[in-house]
Formats: sequence, structure tokens, C-alpha cells
Amino acid sequence: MDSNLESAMQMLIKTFHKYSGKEGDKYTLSRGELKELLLEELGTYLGSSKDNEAVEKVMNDLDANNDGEVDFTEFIILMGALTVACNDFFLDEKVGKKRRSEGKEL
Ligand SMILES: [Ca+2]
Ligand SMILES: [Ca+2]
Repeated sequence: MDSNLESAMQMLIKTFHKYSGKEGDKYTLSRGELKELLLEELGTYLGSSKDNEAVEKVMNDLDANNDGEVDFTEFIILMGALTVACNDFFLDEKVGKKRRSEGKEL
């Protein structure tokens, strides 16, 4: 049986290919595919990506080799950055709660 972490890795791969296979190159995300993935899979974390400008910004940030497509390596950098952001948020929450329970309101 796969561990949670192994399952998470497989989910990342599966999710990428679910969108990358829709048009053009099967193994890279076009602008359209990236937008769909962001909206469908990361709507909670990337609420602002609903506007095209934000999608363009993510696309330009991610497309390290400037070929107009996001490959899996570029995609995994986004997931890494988002996971770091989530972890920071989680730590802030924990520290905030601890401070509050100790009566040290910020
Ligand atoms: Ca594609
Ligand atoms: Ca690229």
C-alpha cells in the first residue's frame, strides 16, 4: 500500500496529465490548460487567478524556459511554492493560537 506522501506524489502527476493531455503537446500545459487546472484544482488557494491577468502572471513566472508551455518540472515548482506558502500560513495560525491562549493578543 502507498503511503499518504506517495499517493500525494501520484496525484500531482495524475492531475498534471489530466490537463496537459487536452490540447497540443500531451506532456505540457498550454495557457488554456494551465488556466483550467488553476481554476478547477487550486481555486481555493489561487482565488485571484480567476482573472486573466493573474493566470498570465503565473504562466510567465512558471515558464522558466520561455516556450509558452508549462512542463512538469515548471509545474512542480509552483506546487512547491504553494506548499511552502500553506505551511507558513499553518505555522502562523499555530503561533497565533498559542499567543492567544497565553493571553498575548497581537
Ligand atoms: Ca497540452
Ligand atoms: Ca516552459
